[in-house]
Amino acid sequence: MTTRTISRQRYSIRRCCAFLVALLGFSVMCGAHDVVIIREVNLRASPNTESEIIQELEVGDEARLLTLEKENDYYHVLHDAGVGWVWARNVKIFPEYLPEKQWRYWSDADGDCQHTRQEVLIAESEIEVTFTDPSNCTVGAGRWTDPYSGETFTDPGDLEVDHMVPLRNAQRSGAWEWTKKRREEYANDLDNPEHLIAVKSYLVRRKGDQGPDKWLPPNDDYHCQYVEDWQAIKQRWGLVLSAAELKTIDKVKETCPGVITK
Ligand SMILES: [Ca+2]
Repeated sequence: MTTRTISRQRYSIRRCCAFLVALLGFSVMCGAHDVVIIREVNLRASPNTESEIIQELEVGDEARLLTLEKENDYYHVLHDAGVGWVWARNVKIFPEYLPEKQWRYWSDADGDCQHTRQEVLIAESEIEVTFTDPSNCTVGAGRWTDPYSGETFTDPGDLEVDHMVPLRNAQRSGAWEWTKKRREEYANDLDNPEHLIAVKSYLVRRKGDQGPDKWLPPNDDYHCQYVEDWQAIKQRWGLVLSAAELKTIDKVKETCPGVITK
């Protein structure tokens, strides 16, 4: 084994360790700032123009900020391709994501004791729901078909009510400058049935805050509806659709019924 090979292996191990440490740190750093690429930029191994390029990033790519302090005009970020550095002038940093402070979700607009999650469970159940309490505030059972997986559930404990366009995604797509009231309206929109949907909890966690360019539900039959709803919600609320999102949406739509291909 040559010195160069050993050195390269050590470098790979160091980079892998740095990534795992950062990932571990990030997993408890739920309030991290989001980073969006606004001009093409390289993700580099060190904060200087001479260092190795880990990946070329495109406009609309996303990452997480690891620390607010810049080094040599570079930010230290966590990207899908690994931990690295991006030139600060080509990225936009979004305010720290603090859902409990920034978003009032699951409110009870009509004051009937059923908050938004319960309202969605009631509206989407295929049979009349039963409640856990005499005041009918909390749903105890029903029957729901999760469009993400195509599976059917009877216990609401297996379901999460998903914001089709997740709050964190909405935040960096424009909601960061909304008033608190508008955020509450977004988080509790019951007027448009596709905005909030009861789906398998596990898949909501898998989806996280990713757009359709990074995550689509496992149920292929639902993809056309999914991208159409995603686009409609972003347009209705004046949220930015990234180039990567639009590319995926167009690609999915080409496969949808009613599309004429040349
Ligand atoms: Ca209510």
